[in-house]
Amino acid sequence: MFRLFCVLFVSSFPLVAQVIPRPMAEKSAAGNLRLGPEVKVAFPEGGEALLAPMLRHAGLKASAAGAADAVVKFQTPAAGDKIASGEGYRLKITPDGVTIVATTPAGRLYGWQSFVQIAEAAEKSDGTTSLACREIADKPRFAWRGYMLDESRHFTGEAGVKRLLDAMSRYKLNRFHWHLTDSPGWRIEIKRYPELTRTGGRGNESDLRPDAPAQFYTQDQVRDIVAYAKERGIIVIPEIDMPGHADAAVKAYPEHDGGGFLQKGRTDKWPRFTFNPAKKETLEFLDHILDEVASLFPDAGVIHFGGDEVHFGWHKWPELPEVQDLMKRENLKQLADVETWFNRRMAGKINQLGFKTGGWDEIAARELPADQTLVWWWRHDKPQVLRQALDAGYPVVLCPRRPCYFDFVQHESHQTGRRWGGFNPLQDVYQFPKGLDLSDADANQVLGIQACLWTEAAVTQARRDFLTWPRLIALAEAAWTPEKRKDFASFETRLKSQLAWLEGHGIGFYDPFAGSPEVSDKGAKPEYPDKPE
Ligand code: TNX
Repeated sequence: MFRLFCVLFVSSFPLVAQVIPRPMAEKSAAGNLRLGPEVKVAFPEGGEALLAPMLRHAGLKASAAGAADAVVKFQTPAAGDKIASGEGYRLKITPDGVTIVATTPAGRLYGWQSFVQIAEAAEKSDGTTSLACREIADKPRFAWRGYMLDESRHFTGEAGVKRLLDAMSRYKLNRFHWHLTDSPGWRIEIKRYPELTRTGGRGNESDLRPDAPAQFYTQDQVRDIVAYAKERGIIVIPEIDMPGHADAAVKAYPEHDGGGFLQKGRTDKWPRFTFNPAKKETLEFLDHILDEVASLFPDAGVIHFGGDEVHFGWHKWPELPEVQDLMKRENLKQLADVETWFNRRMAGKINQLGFKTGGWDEIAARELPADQTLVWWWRHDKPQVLRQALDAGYPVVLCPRRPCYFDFVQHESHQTGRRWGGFNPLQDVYQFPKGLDLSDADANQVLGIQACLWTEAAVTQARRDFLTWPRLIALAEAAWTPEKRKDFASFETRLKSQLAWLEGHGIGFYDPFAGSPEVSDKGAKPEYPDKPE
């Protein structure tokens, strides 16, 4: 019945498409709504400060009004409305005004975002903005629409993150996966262990000086960013990577060293890659860190504990007396069993704190409880690992390197950035996850999709922007819009005006239409936008 309704709704619709991500269903109607420069809005309670400024780019000023005078009104849906619930909304534009029907703050925000984009694209003359009348019924394809930012290799900082969250919310993305710790730097203040940031926060991938400035988020900044994201419908998922990618923490607290590896001919990379996976004091140290993380991210639902690439740096484990004891005591035969034991131990702690455990796809082999664990599938060359995770019953976030890693280049002509049997052009991001060949049962376990920006080769903010945009807009539509409504040609048409929005908000991007010059890292020096310590 619902499906039939959608088909009728969509097919009777001539072209009024201006919104990204493309709505589930749109239908044009006769007439226009004419707006003067000031638009009276009956804002939902407490919504004015957030929503009003968003209309500025449309050349309009939103001012608060009572329901009787307002041109834009918010309503709650009739009982049983399956669209205008959760993150969904209905938007109706008639010659008399605009109605946004939604149940939740996210639904109201998304209805407003769509209205804003329509107003931006509307015809303007003599101080009048004319919006073609229409109806939209919209809700997301995937519950998880994410972006991951690596803050360790190069640090973005509060202003850059807030700007990113603004843009994510405009495109209805709702998960910010915050990769806060890794080998080059520890970026989150932990009160109990101040050296984590004082020492572990110094330097980055391209600045190895021992006295490099420390860059990190204070707990106040973290709380502020989490609240800022929440207002914009975004949940922040913290990642504290363990037992690998641990150099920065071990530099600060060497008693937790589990050893690492030295790349050939180098002494700087990464000699303290792992935590000692079996030492009682180290496990307690990690417990205490997780206690503070849990209190800073009360709504995250999941704490991501990394779990990736451990075997790259576990060669010293057999020499550690604590590992030897553990293997004897627990009758563990190989290092992979030690990794499993460690994962289960730390996942138990995360679960006790009331969170699910998140981890990279290596954890699919670590025997964690399927109802308490989320797996991020990232190794595109290992479809068997996705299969393993699904078969084991884990909910999965899809973020395979191809096409979801934005440290890969996006155009053939680009010289810097990764390639791996190809690269990640806009269109591949847009098409995703088509071609993955998931059964209906599999699809039920897929929470959604996510792009990841690793920042080894993204020294400057201009470079991070260049890698991110406009690919993240393509990912947003892939995450939101039903497969049947996706259309790359239509997307490209709509994308053009979004580039102007990015520009107006000081966000850099690659212009695929003009083939703008590559913003590379060649000769770039790391930036220290926040006051260095
Ligand atoms: C692999 S993705 C990593 C990261 C690197 C990335 C570079 C993952 C779980 N681990 O540590 O930054 O490749 O593309």
